[in-house]
Amino acid sequence: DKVLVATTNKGKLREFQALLSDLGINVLSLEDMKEKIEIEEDKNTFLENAIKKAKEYAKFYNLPTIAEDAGLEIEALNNYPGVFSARFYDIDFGGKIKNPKDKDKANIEKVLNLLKEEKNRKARFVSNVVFYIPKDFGIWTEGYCYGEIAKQPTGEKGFGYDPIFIPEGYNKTMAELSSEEKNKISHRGKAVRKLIDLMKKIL
Ligand code: ITT
Repeated sequence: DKVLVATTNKGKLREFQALLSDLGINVLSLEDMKEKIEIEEDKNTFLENAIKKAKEYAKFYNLPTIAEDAGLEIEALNNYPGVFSARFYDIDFGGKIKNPKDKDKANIEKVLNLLKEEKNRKARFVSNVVFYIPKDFGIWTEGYCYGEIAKQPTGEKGFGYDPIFIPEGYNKTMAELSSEEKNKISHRGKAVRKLIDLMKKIL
């Protein structure tokens, strides 16, 4: 069986491939698709964005599709950047940054500046994952990973805000964990494992 993992984020894709590897399904990515489409994430919640992405990709490619909307919620910032996590830097830079690594850097800088004088550094990663089949049926799950925002970025692994996120119970950042360790505790790992359980029950 074929399933499309519809993400434009290479770091995310790698994690999904590892998390789905035991299922014995053929995992396709957007790079395997000849025709390209762009889907705007313009909703106000992770779930609505994830549903929109999964549904539109599933219908366009006529494939069972997994999509995710994820982000970082920082308590002292009233849970921002939240659904704006991927483009938080845009507030200062507009659409000017193109390279994914530079985007991550600018996002991290913005968060560290906003929290410069802040004592409350509590934060959580959120993942909403949706599996949609073109027949018009979908299931969704959610996962959280709690932690704190570091004073400075450390580590080279992972992607996004990983270099400034210290998971609860650790004294290093998510970017210092191996991908196996990250998948064990991450928001995405939790959401995907729940999704697999649910797929086995329902489908
Ligand atoms: P797709 O929509 O194509 O999947 P994206 O990067 O735009 O790719 P999201 O809309 O879900 O994905 O945005 C999530 C952003 O939140 C992402 O770009 C990171 O900045 C951050 N993020 C999500 N999960 C993360 C993780 O595991 N580690 C670090 N940062 C993460």
